[in-house]
This record gives sequence, C-alpha cells and structure tokens, in this order.
Amino acid sequence: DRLLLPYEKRAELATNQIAKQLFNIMATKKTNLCLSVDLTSVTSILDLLEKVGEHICMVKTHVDIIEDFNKDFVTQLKQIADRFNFLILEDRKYADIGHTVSMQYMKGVYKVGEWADCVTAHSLPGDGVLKALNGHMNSVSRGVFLLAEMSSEGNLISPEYKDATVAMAVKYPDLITGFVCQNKDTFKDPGLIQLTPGVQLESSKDSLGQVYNTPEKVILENGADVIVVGRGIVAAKSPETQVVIYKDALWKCYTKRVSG
Ligand code: 5FU
Repeated sequence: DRLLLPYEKRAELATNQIAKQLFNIMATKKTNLCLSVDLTSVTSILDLLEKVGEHICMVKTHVDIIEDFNKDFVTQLKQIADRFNFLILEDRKYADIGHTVSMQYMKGVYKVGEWADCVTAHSLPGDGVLKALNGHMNSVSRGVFLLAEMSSEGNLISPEYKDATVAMAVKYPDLITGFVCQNKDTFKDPGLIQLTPGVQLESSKDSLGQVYNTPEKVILENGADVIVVGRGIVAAKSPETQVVIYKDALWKCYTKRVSG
C-alpha cells in the first residue's frame, strides 16, 4: 500500500529521476508542501521564495502570468531553488498534438524545457504529448505530472478518462513523476507521486469553481503525497507565518498516515 510507505522508501521504488529527488527532498526537509506562486511580477515571486524556500519541497509556477518575465528571472529562480533544495514545476498543462507541445516546451519566450524540473500535461490529446516531452527529456532529469483528475467543480473528467490516463502513463516509466489527482484509488504504484491541489485552511471554495479541502482530508482520506497550496499562503497577510502553519499541518498528517 503506497499510502503506508515512507517517502524515503518510495524514493527507492521511483523509476523517474525527479520523483526520486522529490521523495528524498521531502524526507530530508520534512515538508510535503508545494507552493503555487501565482503572482504576476518577478520581484514578488523571488521575494516570497526567499522568505519561504526553506519550508517547501517544490514551487509551482504559471510563468505565462508574469508581466515582466525575463531570462534573469529564470537564473535567479534556479539559484534560490538550489540554495533551498526545492524543485520547480511549471504548471503548463500541455494539451495539444505532440508536434505543437514539443515547440511549446522548448521554444517561445519561456523555453520551459531549459529550466523546469517537471511540467504538467493533459492526457486528452493522446500519448503524442508524452512522446513529445520524452523526446526532449532523454538526456536530462525531467518529469511529467499527468492530470488524472482536477479540483474544480463541473470538470468533465470521467472515471473512464481517469483510468485511461493512468494506463497511458504505464508506458512511460522514466518520464512520469506522478499524477495530479484528488483520490487515493487513482493509482497504486508507490514509485509515483500524488500531487493534489485545492487545499486551504480558511475557505472551502473560491468564486470561480475552485474547491478546497483540508490537509486531513487530502492526505489521510484521499492519498495526497505532495500538496499544492496557493492563495492560502500567497494571499495571507503574512505568508512567512502561514507557510509554517501549512507545512506543520501537512507534515503531521503524513506522519500520522505512515505510522498506520
Ligand atoms: F490541475 C490543477 C487542479 O486540478 N486544480 C488546481 O487548482 C491545478 N490547479 C492549480 O493549483 C491552479 O492552476 C493554481 O495554480 C493552484 C491552486 O491555487 P489556489 O490558490 O490554492 O487555489
């Protein structure tokens, strides 16, 4: 049962290098918190990461919302990530034919493939998406979180779509870091990571369809391994204080889960 195994044991079972690294970072830093830095300026993102970097295992970006994106941002982001030992996930949700995804990943303004340890992708177009990403990831340690479920209300993902997504991933063991999903029975492989967004302590939803659960619910009931928190921390009066509150709450649930 993957839910009872500690992260350090699961690191040994991971076939994707990023999954291995992420399990080990969580075990070492004692944090399963992934911060979603959904801010629109370079300085606001870098300043926040300086303050909270020691408490997170990964940062999740949406680089296409940054107004003043530039190459220097990437250099500084990578330096902070190295210094605090966390990974970078660009939440691009690739969802086109393989040829287009290949260019979206490597070209354009953002050149995501040059700096993101891992990215998110939809299974909707078929496994051409994964073939495209795999083609670029052969020589370097990179990974993909495939979307098997979403947190938003009214999303069109069916149980059949979810199962077909997990089946698609089986063919790419070196590439797949894990799944973005909401439920523990989505997959069984202990070497893969369940990344779960939609977590907040204060609120149960936003005005545009986001649905929030508590740390207890997502980790103990629903099987989350890495937990994505955005506005719960980023929009707080004091993100430095709030990040510790989330980190401690999330880690406590994980230790409770693995102690049976
Ligand atoms: F795949 C998903 C999903 O199902 N739900 C999400 O909320 C991704 N997300 C992302 O997590 C979303 O794009 C935001 O960047 C983040 C959640 O932010 P929040 O402020 O905690 O709601």
